[in-house]
Amino acid sequence: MQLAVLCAVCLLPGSLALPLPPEAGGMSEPQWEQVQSYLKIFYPYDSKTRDANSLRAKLKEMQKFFHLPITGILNSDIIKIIQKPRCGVPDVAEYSLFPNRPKWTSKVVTYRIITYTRDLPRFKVNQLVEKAFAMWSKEIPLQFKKIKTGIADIMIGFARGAHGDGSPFDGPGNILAHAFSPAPRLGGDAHFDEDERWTDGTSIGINFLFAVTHELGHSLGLGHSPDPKAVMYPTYEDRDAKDFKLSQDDIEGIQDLYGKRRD
Ligand SMILES: [Ca+2]
Ligand SMILES: [Zn+2]
Ligand SMILES: [Zn+2]
Repeated sequence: MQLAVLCAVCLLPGSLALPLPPEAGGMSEPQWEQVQSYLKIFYPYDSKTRDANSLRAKLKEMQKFFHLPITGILNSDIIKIIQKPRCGVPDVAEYSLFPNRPKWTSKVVTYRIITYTRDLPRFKVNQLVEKAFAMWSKEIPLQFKKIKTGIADIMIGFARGAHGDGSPFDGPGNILAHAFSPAPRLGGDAHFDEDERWTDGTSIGINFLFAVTHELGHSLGLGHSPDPKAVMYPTYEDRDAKDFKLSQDDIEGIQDLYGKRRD
């Protein structure tokens, strides 16, 4: 089971006056520290050679993912990206699926909304969750069934700070939400940071429909996409709500896992 998360700005205190490495590209020390902590979370070190894990290599990985010139040197394009709120799932390679392709094997997948936000009426949250599920189920032969008690495959809720899954939320901004890939227990569950201001699009804040559609993509087995038009793009983008829909890339990804809906 893999964790997928949404994040904005990751700040670290920094006051040591050591010279910065060439990879810092002349940026300030706080910016360089911010980038290092961002890379640590979203481009985690893997079992490859030490060289593949150097900061330069991780910067290149990030530049490749976001379709920037691959220099391995920090610049303002990267600073712009790390300042956007985003999902907390790492951007490992250009895969649209999690390693080992976890997926639901039953044709009916259950969900339950455990806790609600104070920012939106309950009926609105129910409606937006239903809308998000409908977007995915339109493309694949899966049916989503809401239950009101007991344990569902996909448990959905709002929480702040530490909330019992070892991945605490971080207060307003930065990480907005996270979700787990298909598996028993925590698998499939989607959590939203109650320290964000959630909106249905009629007021200022993070659009819950955009976020829940993205997180449910993880709940169904999709990883991040480097396609900026994809719902599965890792940073939060304020899109036009009127034509918010899955991109061709999202549809290809989900159909790769589950096949096409026939009726
Ligand atoms: Ca947050
Ligand atoms: Zn995500
Ligand atoms: Zn959580």
